[in-house]
Amino acid sequence: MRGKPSAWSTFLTTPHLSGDTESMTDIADKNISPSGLAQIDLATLARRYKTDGVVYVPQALSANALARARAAYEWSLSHPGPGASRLPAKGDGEFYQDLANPAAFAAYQEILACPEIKHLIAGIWQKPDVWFMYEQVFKKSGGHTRRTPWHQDTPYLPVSGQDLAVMWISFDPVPPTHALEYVPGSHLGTLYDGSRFDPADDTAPLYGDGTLPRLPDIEAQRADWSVVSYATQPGDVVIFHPAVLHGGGQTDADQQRRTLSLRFFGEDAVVAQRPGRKPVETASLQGADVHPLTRLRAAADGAPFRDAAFPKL
Ligand SMILES: O=C(O)CCC(=O)C(=O)O
Repeated sequence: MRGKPSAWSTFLTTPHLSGDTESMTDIADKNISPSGLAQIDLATLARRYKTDGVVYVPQALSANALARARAAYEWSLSHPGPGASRLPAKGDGEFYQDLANPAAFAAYQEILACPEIKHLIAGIWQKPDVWFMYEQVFKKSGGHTRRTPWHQDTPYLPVSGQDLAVMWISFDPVPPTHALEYVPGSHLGTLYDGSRFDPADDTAPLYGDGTLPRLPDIEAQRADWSVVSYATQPGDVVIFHPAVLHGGGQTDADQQRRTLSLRFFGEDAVVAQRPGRKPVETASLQGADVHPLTRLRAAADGAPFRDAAFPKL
């Protein structure tokens, strides 16, 4: 196992293997009928997503989609990629995560082909085009685990836009006291430096060069922030904009939380250069074993965020 919290932003330069290319349409044709999709009020969700940057959709996933999501999650656990790490603990439990394994594009085809996924993401953006950006898995287990520090995802990523979304799926019931928390509307406000996930200081900056302001200590000043959270059952999803401030979700000794975040981008997504970008040899960025996020880290600021390796749903 390698990495540390800052690996969230640096691992992507490591080449990795990719898999086969059966098309999403082929797989969707084999798919089951979606359950409950018609009941979801997408227009209301889209309005709320625009203003709050976070929406909760109870029982959004059919049993089939949940099983495929779980299979994808288990694949990630058994195929650690270059970004796999154990995040520094504060308790005796383990906080494991992995993300953006280039081989996941092939391994995740079945979950991405489930009709709920595109329906929800296109629906909350009210736009037809949805591309899968990358996966992230979290496992908190084996004792008390710390809160995930408050952070936004976009400082770690070379992308900005309104048409961005994280679909957060937990395979374990999450009680209200242990739910991930969000600051609604924060995706429209300040973009802060990332958190280094330093156990001694949740706000310790990822870059620290002053380009982005340091994260506020939301935990210490909770009364000053509007915070929402959602207790979830397997099958529920929370969809949030990656610039929304979010954190929390600690676990106790008798609990585990296995969570999958699927990340998507759409039409208006553009490349956003982040601090600390280093010149790279363009030739080293080619090949199916290099994650497209790595290539786009080297692209011009403001260029369309596109790469042929990102699967279109
Ligand atoms: O589930 C968690 O504890 C963290 C989730 C998260 O930060 C994310 O998906 O961006």
